[in-house]
This record gives sequence, structure tokens and C-alpha cells, in this order.
Amino acid sequence: MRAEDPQIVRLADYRPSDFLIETVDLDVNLHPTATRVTARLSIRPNPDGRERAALVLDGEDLKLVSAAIDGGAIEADALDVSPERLTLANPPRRPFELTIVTEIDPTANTRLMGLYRSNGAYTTQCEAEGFRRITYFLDRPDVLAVYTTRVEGPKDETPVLLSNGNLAETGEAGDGRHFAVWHDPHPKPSYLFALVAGDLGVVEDRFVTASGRDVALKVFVEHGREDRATYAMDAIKRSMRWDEEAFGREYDLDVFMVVAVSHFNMGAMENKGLNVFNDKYVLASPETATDGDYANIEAIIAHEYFHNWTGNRITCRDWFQLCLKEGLTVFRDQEFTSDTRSRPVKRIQDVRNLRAAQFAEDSGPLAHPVRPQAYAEINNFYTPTVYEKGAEVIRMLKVLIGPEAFKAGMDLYFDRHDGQACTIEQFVACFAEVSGRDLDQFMLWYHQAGTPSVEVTTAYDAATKTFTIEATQRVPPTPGQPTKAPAVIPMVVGLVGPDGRDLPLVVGGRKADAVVALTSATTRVTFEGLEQRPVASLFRNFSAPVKLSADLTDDDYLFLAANDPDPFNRWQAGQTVALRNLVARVAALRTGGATPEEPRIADAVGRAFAPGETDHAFAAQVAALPSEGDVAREIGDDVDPDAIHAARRALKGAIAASLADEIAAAYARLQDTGHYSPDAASAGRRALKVSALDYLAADGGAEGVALAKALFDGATNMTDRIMALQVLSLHAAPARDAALDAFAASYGSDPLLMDKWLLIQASAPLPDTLDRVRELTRSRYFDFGNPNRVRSLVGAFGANPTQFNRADGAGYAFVAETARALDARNPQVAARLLGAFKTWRALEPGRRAKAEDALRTLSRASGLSADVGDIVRRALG
Ligand code: 0A1
Ligand code: ZN
Repeated sequence: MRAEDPQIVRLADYRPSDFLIETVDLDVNLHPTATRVTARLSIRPNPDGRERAALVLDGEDLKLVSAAIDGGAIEADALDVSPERLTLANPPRRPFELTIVTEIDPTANTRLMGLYRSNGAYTTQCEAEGFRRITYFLDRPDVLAVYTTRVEGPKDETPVLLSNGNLAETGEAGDGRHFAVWHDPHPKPSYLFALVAGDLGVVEDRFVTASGRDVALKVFVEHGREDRATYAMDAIKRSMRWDEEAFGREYDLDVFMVVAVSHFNMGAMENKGLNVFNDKYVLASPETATDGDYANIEAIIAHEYFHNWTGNRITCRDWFQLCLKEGLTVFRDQEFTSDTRSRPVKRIQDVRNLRAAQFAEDSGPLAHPVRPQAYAEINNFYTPTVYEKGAEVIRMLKVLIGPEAFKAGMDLYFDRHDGQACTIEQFVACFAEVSGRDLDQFMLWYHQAGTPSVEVTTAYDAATKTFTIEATQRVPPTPGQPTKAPAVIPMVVGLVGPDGRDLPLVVGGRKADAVVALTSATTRVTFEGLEQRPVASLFRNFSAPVKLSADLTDDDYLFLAANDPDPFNRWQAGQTVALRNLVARVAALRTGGATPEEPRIADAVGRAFAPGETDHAFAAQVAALPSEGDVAREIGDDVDPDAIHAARRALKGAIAASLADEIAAAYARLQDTGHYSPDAASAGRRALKVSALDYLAADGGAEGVALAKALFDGATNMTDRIMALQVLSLHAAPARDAALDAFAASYGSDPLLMDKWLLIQASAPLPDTLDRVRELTRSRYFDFGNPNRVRSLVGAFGANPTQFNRADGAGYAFVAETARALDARNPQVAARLLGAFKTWRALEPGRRAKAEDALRTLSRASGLSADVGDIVRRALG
């Protein structure tokens, strides 16, 4: 298909399937280049479908070997077949059995969708539309069937044969081959199908569910890596227990399996009973994984496991409803991590990520609603908007209706819709019903793209002892949505008194709720009985995904940074003051004005390094300045990434200079005791330690660099080693190259570790970074066929604020050309690389023109995939 004429799928065009498939009997006869798939489908007309409709099965790159109805050959003129479609113009109008035999080549499958080989093992990826690359099928999520899968392969190469459900039978197949039959009793859509076969090591354990089901747990990894799978196994058991306790959800098969594969387009996949993971999110040991890796593994194991109920037992009617399972499951994994680690720190991390990824997306040409209305390529809608904003929408729902009604709504949803393929309307109706609230306006969060901005003005009236908060909201125009209606925005408010404590909230003579629902363009609320002007703490715990600008002074924010009882806003207040200062510094740099100093920022940061501070993880968040991306978004347009980098560096340097002794003392105090543990408190201590190191080395001077080098050389765990390398990589000192070489010498044979090495070099804010990245694409540590390698090098470069955005445009050209080259091999990963362009329109005119050039050149290339074509078209839109 040409890039200019994409086929658009629209939500408004949804129709139920004309046929249903009740059971699927698959026989997969594995061969590296010619795998035979026999599918016996029991099909019946859908009473909700159209009468006399043709049966049109989806396919992609398929070769048909034979097709039969009820065992009998199909007349040639009754069947229309292409690699993309199998059509029966006039199928039986009664239940019948269709048998289809296809042949596929897993070795040639570089897209990593459907059945492919990764390091010799066979694996599948079917979400969203990969099953059609295995056999012709009604490959849509509202067709739910019971699957029985027989997998046959050579005993030597594929001793392990897995599919969904419970193991029903195993046996010999002759010629050195064997087979296994798996039966999954739970009806599921095709995107949840999975098959894995290979020579894999396994770690085993058990879990007994609340009602006494004894579940076998298995984590499959490459041989020799078993000792790196124990943390993932532990995370599985904790996730299973938590879902029982927090949501009343039990596991529903006799076995739960996780398989780690080295070639994977995304993070992981929730296939029923057989989750397939990018090995990066399974394998961990203190010698090979950082604290961040451990946290990611725990969160992603939880996420995929939680999908068993939110996604698998209740699935999506169509792909427009993707947030039904993703937003909800992200919300659930966030809650799990909050309960397991630190709730405030998790919230801060999530909000940092939301702003960096989703706010950025929402402000540019790729903005789309949490539930899109149309798509050209569904793969491009696995976005921070669908996932992370989708989770925020659910969090707001909980704030608005309260935790009890929220729980009742979830219970009703599980009860009412188990076994169904649902819509967002059906989900929200459960909460409307239990709470008695009209949630029509709330639905706008699913329909309207763009981050609302909320402007707040406050006024204290000493005569009446009242304090009025006036909030005006505006939802900005986004592609295809020029005008917006006011959303319902839950603003959680606190009024902090001079002693740093919360004052009672009184409205109309009564105790008032802290949740103020902003439902119109302007909402005003007046609190009474206030002897003195309080300081308003707004959007506590980040109660809505909005951009706030309030008339609070720096003094107010510094007071909140020291006193706000809400830990999120204590952190946010410090960030706000720093952000204001950074924006002013950028303006001064660009106009040649005097540097706006704000020494009290250092006082606030100094608290993080004070000897009495015991919550190190929280302190590390306080110590971290807003990112360059945060500053760019705050500025909004005419963005100069070099000026932002310089301003942030200068502020960091000023803080480091004024706190030199305190930070040095903290660094010494926070040293490791020797034994490594990935728990949240220990990880928090290490995070604060590296933050100290980062300040101490901020000026690139010999002393700081020597400290980083010492940490690198003496590191007893991978977290310290990588953190030290990261600090060294910021400075073009000889120590940096020596450390990089030493790292490669030690870990050159471990691709996951070399990914970190690639990423650190691609992220360096140094003028030679692009040359180095180009050179690294030719090194033996890089492989265009492996998505992890591509993301670590090219993806990380695309996220490098100063070097991707080089003034000469070479960064844009490199990423665009690389995406173009990768497109033929793996369109999904190629399209993701282009995410680097999501904020190009906000750049200053020189860079904007260069970025546009790169995109236009790419758009003229011939033979672009639907994935890349769609992103380029929308980015230029
Ligand atoms: N449902 C998965 C994400 C996922 C989506 C598409 C994929 O295709 C390559 C793979 C995974 C999740 O939310 O974890
Ligand atoms: Zn998910």
C-alpha cells in the first residue's frame, strides 16, 4: 500500500462479526522455514450479524495449502484466496467446520509478529493482529473461542512445547519428534493465543490460590540463566496474592508460565496462561541488573499477570477500546507497586513519566484521545496516552466517586462482564450505577485529546475570613479536534496554615470535601473560617492529569516544599520553583539578560541531603531537578534545547557550589554496606547517593570525576557501576572512555548489559555523540534484528535532548534514515523510533525546519510500511 492512501478503520463503523468461531483445534507442525498449521474451526453464523454475508477471514503473508468444509473439498470458485484474505462467498448458513492448512516461515519472520524464531526458539506474538500471520482467521477481539493446540517439533531442538491453558497430553511423533496438546477452557480472542517451543531452562514453584487451587508456576529462560529468574518468580507469587487481596481476583488455570525471549517488539505480552516477556524484563541478578531493572521486572510481571482478569477474562470489543484493558491494568500495576514500595515515590515517578511521555505526545501532532476514533495502524496506538493517561482517567474516577463506590464498581464490572468483549461505555456504566453519579461529562476524558490547563487565582478576604479559589480550565485544540468542552476535573485541595498543618475545609458552614470537581470553564469555591491567609495546596497527589498554573508566589511554594502534609505536593512545590527559575534562566541566556538566581532552591535541595533525612527514595526525588523536557514543555514553543541544557547545568552547578560540604558528607554517609538487596529502601539510598555524586561531578572537575571513577572501579553491584558510568559519560574526560572500555571488556558477552552501555553513550550530551552512535551501529554489540539493541542505541539517541536536536539537523536525518532502513525488516520498531519527532513543532524555527525536512524526505520514500507511513503522515499533519 502507498503511504498516501492508508485504509482508515473507524470506531463509528463497528459491526458485530457475521460469524462466530466456537472452538479452534490447531495443529502446529514446527519446521524452521516451513511450519505447517492445520486449523479446524467450528464456525456458526452470528445471530447479531448480517444474513447472507460472505465469510471473510483475515490473513497476512500466508500460503494456503488446503481448505475444506466439514471434511469435504471446497469448489475452486467458492473460495477466493490471497496472502491477505480468505473469502467464502456463500458459506453454510448453519454451524460447520472449516479446516485450513497453511504454511509459514518462522525464520524469515523479522517483523516478530505471528510465529517467529528468537535465538533458535519458536515463539509467537499475536496482539494486536499477529494471529492472521499463523492462519486465516476472524482476527478481531470480539470473536472468542476455546482453543486446543497440538504442537509438534523435534525433540532435540524443541524439548519444551508450550501453549495456552492446561497440558492435556504429550507423546512421541516418530522421526525424533514429539508433541504436546494444550487445552485452554477459557474462551479467548486470537490475540491472546501463544505458542513457545525450544530448548529452554526452567525455574519452578507453586502457588495455592485463596480457594485452594494448586497452581504450578514456571519461568522459562535460556539455559544457564535460571539463577537470574528467581526475582521474577517471586514477583509472580506476590502479584497473585495481591490481586486476591486488593481486587478479589484469583488465578484460573492449573499452570501459569512466563517465557523470556531475546527478540521482542514490546515489553511483554499477557497471552492466557503463557506470558511471553522481553528477557530484559525477566532476567536479574545483583551482578547484572540495576535497581531500576528490578523495579521494572516487578511492575511488568504484575502488569501482565493482572491482565488475566483485566484483558483476558474481560477483553476488548474492538481495538478502539484498548484502554479498557491497558489503562485499567496500568492503574492496577501502579497500585501494586504503591502497596509494595513507597506510595508517594511511586506517584512521583509515574507523574514524571506521564509528563515526559504523555504530556509531550498530547501537545504535539501525534495527540489522540485515550479512546481514539480512527486509526490507520493499530500498532501505533500502544501509546502513553492509551496506557498512562488511560490509568490517570481511572484514578480520577476513583477520586470522584470515592474508594468504596470504586470498589463496588470494579466488583460489578467483573461480575457482569466476565467472559465478554466490552466497551468503555460498559465499564463506566458499572461505576455510574453503583455511585448514582451521572458520568456523561466524565466520558469526555476518553473522547477529547489534549492536556487541559487549569489556571488558578486565589484571594483571601481578611474581613470575612474567607479564601476563594477560582479555577479556569482550557482544553487545547488537537489534531481533528479544534474545539473542546470543559471536562470534569477533580481538584483535591488542602489549605495549609502557618504552622504547616492542614486547616479544616469549611464551605457554607459545613465541613467540605477536599475534592472540588471543576465542571465548567470556571469554577469558584470559597472556604470559610480562616483567621489568616492559608497557602493553597492544589491537585494533591496529582489528582488530575492537567497543567496547573497558579498565582502562588515562590515564597508560597517554598513554604509548601517544606511543609505540605501531602508528600506529592511537597515534592511538586520544589519542582515548581526550580522550573520557574529554569524558564527564567533560559530566557536570560537567549536575550543576554542577567542570570536570575534563586538561592532558596538550594535550601530545598539541601534538605534532601540533610543527615536527619531517612526517606532516601523520596529525598532523591526532591534532589532531582526538572528534566530538560519538563523545561521545554513549560516554555511551550520556540524551544532551544541547547539553552535549556545550559540553564539546567548552570542551576545544578550553582546548587552544587552552595551545598558542596553537605552533599559531600551525604555521599560519604550513603555508601553501600556491601550486601546488595534490591528492596525499595536500599534502592532509595543508592538513588540519593548517585544524586549526590551527580552534583559533586556537576562541574566536570577533577574531584567529582575521580569520585565517579572510584565508584565505578569499586562497585560491588550493577546499580552502582551503571550509575557511576552514567555520571562519567556526561563529561568528555579520559576517565569516561577508560570506564566504557573496561565495561565492554567485562560484559561484552552479555547483550542486556551491553544495551546499557549503548544507551549511556547514545544519551551523552556531547557533540561527538552522533558520530559515536553511527560508529556503534557497526559494532559487534549492535544488531538491527534485535529491538532491544535498536531501542538502546537509536531510541536512546532520539531521546537525547541536545544531540537529537543538533542545530545542523544531522540528528533528525540520522533517526529518520535509520527508521527508513529498519522499516522493511521491522515496521513496528521503525515506527516507534519516529516517536522522537513527537514535539518537533515546538522547536525554534531553525531546528523546526530541519526536523520537517527529515520528515518530508522520509515521507517521499517508496514502499513505506503502514506503521511508518502513518506516523510520518500524522507528524507532518
Ligand atoms: N498487551 C501488552 C503489550 C503488547 C502489545 C503489542 C505487542 O505486539 C508486539 C506486544 C505487547 C501489554 O500491555 O503488556
Ligand atoms: Zn498491558
